[in-house]
Amino acid sequence: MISADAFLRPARARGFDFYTGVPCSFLTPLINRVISEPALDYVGAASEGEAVAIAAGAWLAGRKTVVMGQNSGLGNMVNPLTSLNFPFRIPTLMMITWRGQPGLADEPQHELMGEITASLLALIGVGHAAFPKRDGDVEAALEAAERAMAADDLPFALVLEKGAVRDDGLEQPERVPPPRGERTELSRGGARAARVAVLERFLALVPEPAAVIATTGKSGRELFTLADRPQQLYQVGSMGCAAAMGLGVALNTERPVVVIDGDGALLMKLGTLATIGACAPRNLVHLVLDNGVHDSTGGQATVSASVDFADAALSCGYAAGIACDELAGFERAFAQALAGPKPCLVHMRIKPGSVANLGRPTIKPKDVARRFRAFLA
Ligand SMILES: Cc1ncc(C[n+]2csc(CCOP(=O)(O)OP(=O)(O)O)c2C)c(N)n1
Repeated sequence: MISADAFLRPARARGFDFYTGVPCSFLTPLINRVISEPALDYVGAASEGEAVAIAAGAWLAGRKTVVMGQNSGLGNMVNPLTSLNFPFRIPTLMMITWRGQPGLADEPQHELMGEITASLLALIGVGHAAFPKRDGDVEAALEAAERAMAADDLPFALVLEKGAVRDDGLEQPERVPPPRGERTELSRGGARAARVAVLERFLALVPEPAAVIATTGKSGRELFTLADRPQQLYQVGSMGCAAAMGLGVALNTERPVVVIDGDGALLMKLGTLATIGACAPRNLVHLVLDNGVHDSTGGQATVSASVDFADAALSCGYAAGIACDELAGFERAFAQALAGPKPCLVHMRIKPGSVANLGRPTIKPKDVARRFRAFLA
C-alpha cells in the first residue's frame, strides 16, 4: 500500500496535473487527494467516456492528463478510446480499478468485467501495467507508462487492485450553483435552413482565433468541404463526445471555443451539459444544429422535437441559452453568443439533408489533432 501523494507528487513532477474521471471506491484515496490538492485540476465527469473526451480536449490544449475510473466504466470508455484516442492518436494516462479481480470476493456485477479487464484493454490496444504497490516502484511505473505513450501516442492504463492506496481524507469546496442564466428566444417559425447554409454563415462570422470542434457525421464533413482550417477538428467518431472535448479545450485556453453538435449526438451524452454547466468555461459556445434526425445515417428521427436544448442547458448551469431558427436568427444568436456570457448554448433548428456527393476529411485524424494542437499552443 502507498499513500496517494507517493504517486501524485512524482506524477505532477512529470507534468500530469489535469485529472478527470468518475469515482470508484478503490480509487477513493487517489481521487480525494486529487480533489483536495489545489495544484491539480480535477473535472468530475458524468461518465467515464465523457472523461476520456474531456482529457482528449485538455491534451489538445497542451496538458498531460489522467483519466480515473472503475473497470466497470471501462465499458463506457470503449467508444472514445477506440474511435477518438486511437484514430487521433491522443494519449492519456489511465487509472482503472480492478473490481471483480479473480480470487477477490466482490459483487456479482463485477465478476465478468473483473475477468476480462486486462484482455479488454489489450483488445482495444491500450497498454497496461499494475499500479505500483510500493513507494519505490512509482518512478519506474510512471517511466514505463510515459515511454509506452511516447512510442504509440496512445493511452496507457495502470490497473489498481483493492487497497492499493491509503485513504487520507477529502477536502472539497462546497459547490454553489450559479444564478440561472438568461434565455433568448429568436425563433420565428419560418423556413428552416440547411445545415450547409448555416455552416457557411458560421464560417463568415466565426472569429479567426476561435477553435472549432465539429461532431461526427455530416457536420464535420460539410465544414471540411466548405473550408478546411487548422483551428478546426472534425470528430470522425466518438459520437456525443464533441462537447466534452470542447470543455477540455476551453478549460485550458483563453481562446474562444465553439462546439458544433448534432441533436442525436448531444442526446447520446446529455450528461455533458451538466459537466459544462458546473465547470462554467467563460469561452465556450455550444452550437446545436438540430435537424430532428440522425441525418448522417439516413434520416431516422431523434427525439429532439420534444427537447428544448436551450432550456436544458440553462437548467444545467449554462450562463446563456438561445433558441433560434432561420439564417437571420442564427446570425443574431451566434453574434450574441460570442459577445455575451458563456458557456452559451445556441439551439438552432434546421432542416434535414446534406449536399450531394459530400466528401470526407482527406487529412488524417492524427494530423488534424496535431495541427489543432499547434494552433492552440
Ligand atoms: C457510438 C456511435 N453510434 C452510432 C454511430 C453512427 N452514427 C454516425 S453519425 C450518426 C447520426 C448523428 O446524428 P446527429 O448528431 O443528429 O447529426 P446529423 O447526422 O443529423 O448531422 C450516427 C447514428 C456512431 N458513429 N457512433
